[in-house]
Amino acid sequence: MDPLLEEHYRTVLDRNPGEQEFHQAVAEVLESLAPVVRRHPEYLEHSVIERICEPERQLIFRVPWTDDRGRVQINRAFRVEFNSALGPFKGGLRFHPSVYLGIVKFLGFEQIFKNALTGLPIGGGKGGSDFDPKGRSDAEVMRFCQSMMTELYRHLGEYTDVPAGDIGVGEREIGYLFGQYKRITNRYESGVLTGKGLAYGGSRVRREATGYGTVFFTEQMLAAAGDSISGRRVIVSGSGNVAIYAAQKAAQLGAQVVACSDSSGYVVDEDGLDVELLRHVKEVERLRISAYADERPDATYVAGGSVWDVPCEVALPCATQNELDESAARTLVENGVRAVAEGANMPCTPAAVRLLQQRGVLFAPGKAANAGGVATSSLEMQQNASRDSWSFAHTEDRLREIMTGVHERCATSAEEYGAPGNYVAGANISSFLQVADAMLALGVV
Ligand code: NDP
Ligand code: 2IT
Repeated sequence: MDPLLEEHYRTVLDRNPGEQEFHQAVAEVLESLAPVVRRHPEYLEHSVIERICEPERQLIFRVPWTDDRGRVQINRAFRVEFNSALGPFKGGLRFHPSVYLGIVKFLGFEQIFKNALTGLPIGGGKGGSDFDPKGRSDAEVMRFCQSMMTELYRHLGEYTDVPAGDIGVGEREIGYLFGQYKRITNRYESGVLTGKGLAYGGSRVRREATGYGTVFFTEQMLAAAGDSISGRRVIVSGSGNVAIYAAQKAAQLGAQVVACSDSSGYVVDEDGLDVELLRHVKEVERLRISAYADERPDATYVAGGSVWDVPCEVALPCATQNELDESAARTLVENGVRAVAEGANMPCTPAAVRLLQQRGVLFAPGKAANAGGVATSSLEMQQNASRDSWSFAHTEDRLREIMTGVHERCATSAEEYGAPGNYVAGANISSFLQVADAMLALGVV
């Protein structure tokens, strides 16, 4: 890292001990910023780097709830309100046993830059809990969500902080959270949460948006290199919200999506995944992907193992952080991968990203490639504010336009700062400039 920035990175390490994922996310951004701070010394003079690495506010609270057997359970919940220079704090809530402050801070930090890249007026934040929804009944999930919102509501508001979903939080959880917010505040404040169901203020295409957006970005990146996704062998990892709709859009654009995974194993379906069946197994039945293979005689389920062993031309990691390491990247390269786009947040390790870039693989970082989710959340806020409801086609067109804008911003900034074709540098530089200029304009606040 450039010595101008190294010192700030050391400070982040010292101030945030043990938060490895947060350190990783900060390092990845700072590594791109040397040419920026050389051209704009005012950012260092006004301590923009230190300020941007320190959340505006961090909340940690207890969530007590009663399980179906009548036993009291205690979880820990977080909301990190990272940066509101561009708009209200915006970012999802994650429910997963691995959630701790370092995960929420990495996600909140990424969210600042991702949200800026969309060109929409949203700041960055993230939250979640170590609550594990797996194996919990609907009633338990509802009681947990209600208890969590009983503390969280006082920190939220359509102009203050607007959560949405992430791992383990989908339409069901957002519904329970919104219901409790409405009850406590006695306000029908639709714009306080996004990812809502269509019946009560949700937006068409929000469910599909992250996966669709990732594929739109991939399409743009391939087109810029004179290539196309049509006819390509594609793999997605994960089998949740992002993975399902990435697979659906890739298939609609003529790709052959041959594999997906969960934390227990992966499925290979050489005829192309049956996305409707996958949706049914995951969204309706809430089963493991092994159940998909049980329904499809020609599909194979591999317990354990790595989905990245399956040869493909386009890889879309859509599960979780650090799921694709250097050795998986090497396997992908040996098998002829042309493009990797991160549907998840930080799924590729730094060593994997380096290897892919060195081997000439097109690489789209999550803060660009998965920005379609939060962008469509912002469209949901727009519809809520104007008490309107847009058609699927109109909303999808807006999403496509926004992803084209994200791609253009990355490509242009990479070019301007001497790293043509480097989407990591382009995404970090373009979004940093936007947030840093707003922070300078707003003064020391
Ligand atoms: P879901 O909960 O719908 O699905 C998550 C998927 O990832 C599941 O298949 C899950 O498998 C797998 N997974 C989760 N944790 C692990 C783990 N530790 N190891 C292996 N597999 C794991 O979440 P989403 O699809 O919403 O989110 C996926 C990724 O996309 C996350 O990185 C999220 O931050 C990111 N993202 C999500 C957006 C959204 O709008 N939802 C927007 C932008 C990014 P299993 O069931 O076995 O746990
Ligand atoms: O990581 C993300 O961008 C999300 N989980 C979606 C955030 C949002 O506010 O829609």
